[in-house]
Amino acid sequence: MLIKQRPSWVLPESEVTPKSIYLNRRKFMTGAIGAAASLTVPGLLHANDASSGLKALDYRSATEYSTDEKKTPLDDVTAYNNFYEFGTGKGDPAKYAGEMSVDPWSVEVEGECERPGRYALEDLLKPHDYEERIYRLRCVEAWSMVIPWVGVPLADVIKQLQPNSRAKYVYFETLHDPKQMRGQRSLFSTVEWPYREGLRMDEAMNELAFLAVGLYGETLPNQNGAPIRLVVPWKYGFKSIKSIVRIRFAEEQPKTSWEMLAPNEYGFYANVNPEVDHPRWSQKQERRLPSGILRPNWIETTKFNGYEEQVAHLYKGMDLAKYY
Ligand SMILES: Nc1nc2c(c(=O)[nH]1)N[C@H]1C(S)=C(S)[C@@H](COP(=O)(O)O)O[C@H]1N2
Ligand SMILES: [Mo]
Repeated sequence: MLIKQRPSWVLPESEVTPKSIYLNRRKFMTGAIGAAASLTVPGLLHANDASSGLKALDYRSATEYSTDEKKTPLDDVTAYNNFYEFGTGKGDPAKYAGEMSVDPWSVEVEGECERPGRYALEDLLKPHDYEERIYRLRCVEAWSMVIPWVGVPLADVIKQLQPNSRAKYVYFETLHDPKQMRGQRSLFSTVEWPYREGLRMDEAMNELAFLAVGLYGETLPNQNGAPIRLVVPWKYGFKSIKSIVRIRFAEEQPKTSWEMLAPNEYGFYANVNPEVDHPRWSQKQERRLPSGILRPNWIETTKFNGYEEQVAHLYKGMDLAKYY
């Protein structure tokens, strides 16, 4: 196992202590009493293991946006993934995403905005405090998870970049580097790299749209889209693009990867919708992970993945069977 989950009985100290004190104390704890503490609290101090490279994050929990459903265990969240840059098997990302180096990382910002340029990831994130949001993630393949993300609202980052009045869409790109991403070297790959995604500006500014830099309280494992990925919980998982290196503000609706691949099966909007089936399977139900092979944990899929109250107004008057 790559990472240890903080025991559930530990109240995140970040909720009760100011950031600077919290960070200093953490430093002190790991240095001074690491050996002694490991006798009494096994696991707790492994969070910053050099072997994993994951770092603990300081955040406040944004409970007003979080579900209280049972979280999908960390082991499933980090072992059952879609990240075609590393292969098409669900276990491939966990096996091979370690071949990608994520530090240092920068994001190119371009297009219709006042603050274009190449941002070191730290500079892009510096003005913002991290929040935890426990969201449902519903893949178009009819499985789902509940994941505690850590990150910043996408709207906050967009405001910082100051899009102008011509910006009607936001476009995102994943890293394209066949040297580090074996799926991009594959001759059988059907995806035209880089992986691309996009949102309409009002969708991107919605309070639920999120840029995650961590999960389960620590920086993102590579297979989950380190060091920064989009999370759009009311849309099918493929909209939640990983390992972002480019953000572009555009006047025209951008072409997105799954749409380019199979436009009759995957659209730009991709809102979770049990009433609109995929041409090859039903979208009425989903397998909520963890789910046994012999006794799969099927549950009903809900409109907009259960976020109807927050997002239905974005699609008023639109035919969702046409704009799938
Ligand atoms: N760059 C990139 N982003 C991606 C994908 C991908 O293949 N490449 N797969 C998408 C799909 S289909 C899903 S369901 C989610 C899965 O996220 P997770 O592996 O963190 O659960 O990532 C999405 N983001
Ligand atoms: Mo997906």
